[in-house]
This record gives sequence, C-alpha cells and structure tokens, in this order.
Amino acid sequence: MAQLAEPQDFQRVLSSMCTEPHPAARAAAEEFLATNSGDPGTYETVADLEERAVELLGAVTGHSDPAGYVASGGTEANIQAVRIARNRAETDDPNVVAPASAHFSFTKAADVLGVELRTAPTTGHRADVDAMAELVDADTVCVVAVAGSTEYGYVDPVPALADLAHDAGALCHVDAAWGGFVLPFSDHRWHFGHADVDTLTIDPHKMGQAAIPAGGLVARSRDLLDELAVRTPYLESRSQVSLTGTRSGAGVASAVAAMEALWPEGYREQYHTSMANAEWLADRLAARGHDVVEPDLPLVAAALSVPVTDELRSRGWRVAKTGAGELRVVCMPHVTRAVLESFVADLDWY
Ligand code: 0PR
Repeated sequence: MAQLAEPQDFQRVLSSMCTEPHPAARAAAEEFLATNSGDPGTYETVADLEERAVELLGAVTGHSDPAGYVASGGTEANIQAVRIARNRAETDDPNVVAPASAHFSFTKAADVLGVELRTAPTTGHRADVDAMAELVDADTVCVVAVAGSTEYGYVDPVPALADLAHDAGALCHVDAAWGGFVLPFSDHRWHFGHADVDTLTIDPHKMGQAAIPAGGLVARSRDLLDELAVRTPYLESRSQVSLTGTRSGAGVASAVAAMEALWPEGYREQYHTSMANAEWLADRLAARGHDVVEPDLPLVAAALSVPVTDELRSRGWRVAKTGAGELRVVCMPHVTRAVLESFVADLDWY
C-alpha cells in the first residue's frame, strides 16, 4: 500500500502541548483503535479500562474516590465542567468567572451553553482573587482556576479561588489540562487534596504522554457527573454523560497504558528533566539580553530583543507566541537539552 505521508516529527516543535506518546501508550492505542468507549455495554473491556483511567487520574489529582471519564481533550472537559455548574444552579442568567489567562475553550463553553463568561485581569500572570471577587454575584455558577496556564505555565491560587466559589454557592473548576502531570512534583496547591475543588480537567494527551485523543474530566462526586446524564434508550447502558457519542477507545487504552507506565516515578523524572531544561533555556535567553518570564512549570516565555520568530520558522522551528507577542517554548518530553542547545545556537546566528 502506498504511504499516505510521513507524519511530521517532533524534532523542532517547541510550540506544542502534546508530545510523542510513550511506547506503551502508542501500542495500546493501536490495539484499541476499533473500540468505542461511548458504548460501554458492548465494549466492556474499554469500559473497565476507563474505570481504571479515572482511578489513576484520581491518584494524580489527590482523590481516592473520583468520578469522571476520558474526554476528547481539555476543551470537552472544560465545556462539561461549565455544563455541570450551569445545570445544577437555579439561576436563569448564569455566569462563569475566570482569570483572563483561562484557555479559549471557556469562550466556546460559554457560547454553546448560553452562559456569560466574565474574565478578570491577572496579576503577575496569575489569577487576581480580588479582581475575580468583584465579578462574582448571585448568578455565578462556576469559578475557574488555571493550574498551568497555556501561555505562561503559571498556577492560580486554587484554595483561595475555591473559597471564593463556595462563598458564592458556585462550583470551583480547576483547569490542569496541561499542568496536571507535572504539578504533583511541584510545591503548588492545586488539587482535590489541597482545596474544595469540584471538577478538574487533566489531559493524558498532553504532559501525560498518551496518544491523542485522551482528555480527562475528574469530578469530586458522582452526583456532579449525573448533572450531565442523558437517557440512551437503545444502548445497553442506561445513560451517557460524555459530550461526544462514539468515543475513542484508543484514547482510553492509551491513557491507562501511559499512566500505568509512568505514574508516579516516570512523571517525576520527566518533571525534573523538563524543569531543568526550562531553567537552562531561561538562563541562556536572559544572558542574551531577552526579557524572560521566570518559568514556574516547564514553559518559558520571553520577549525577544530582536524580531526573530519568522526566521526561526523558516529554519524549521515551530515556536508559538503569547498574546503579548513573547516567544513561548513548551518544554515537553520531546524538547530535550540537545534540541534546546541547537535552538539557542540558531538564535545566536541572528
Ligand atoms: N486548557 C488548557 C490550560 C490548555 O492549555 C488547553 C490546550 C486546553 C484546555 C484545551 O485542550 P484541548 O486542545 O485538548 O482541547 N492548550 C494548547 C493550545 O490550545 C493545546 C495545543 C496542543 C496547542 C498541541 C498546540 C499543539 O500543537 O494552545
């Protein structure tokens, strides 16, 4: 059979929040390609694997008895968290309060769910609790905290935001889509064990090193997930909580395989390696006179003193920019020290 095309390799990709899957995760995905986790009555093995996935996601997020499921990604998990909050509230005019650093999936959530999204400016790239408190009112159904922001990799004060949510009778949702598999090894307080978190997004297909699609929605209790249930009369299972119908069993199997292989030691090691790489890059950029945002998790943003991003792209580098125009390098597992050394060498060429 003719080869369709070679997938792009990750060699010079500094902009992605996804990475090469762990070998066990790749093999599991291939094995389960034809299975549908949306029909657990028929695909019982995948249903069992999904239970295991949720149990493991609970272990990573400080919850011994979690509810949840493997979603298509962080976007679905965030939409579903907002949907839970909206469905359980009594108001006809619901709003969600989030820091301006929240991922654009919350804009989609607000749009499809008919919820108003209120965003508050950040301070030092973190949620400003006072600024968010000013936006909270009796119609607030959800307060969002970001644990590992898309642009800077920064972590919001989750316990204070959980208090803010609960004082207003709202739910607290933590978006750890990217940060979830590195945060356990940091000093941050971000999960169910640290604060009264209601729902949490954590994506195996990002730092979890599973194949795409494998996102994670974890809820404090089953009754929260039940807010999403719709009846499925002609399936063997009674109801469904996921947003999509047919779902990737490959993603589920891959998530379990990655977490079984890497939690906790493999992820710990990766955290230390990626963090050391981020600090190394931050030091090198600062030494060259660029204005660096101190990395908190393995993500480096820097305002370059020279406009080089287009030239870097023409040399094969895939780099992203923050909304403010800073260069942004996500130190994923495929971004090794050797890759960064060659990146800095190319920067020096200009
Ligand atoms: N929450 C956070 C904090 C995120 O960073 C992202 C995605 C999401 C939610 C949404 O997740 P899904 O994309 O899985 O629905 N952050 C990256 C972004 O949108 C994702 C990404 C991945 C970007 C791979 C580029 C790429 O090559 O920028």
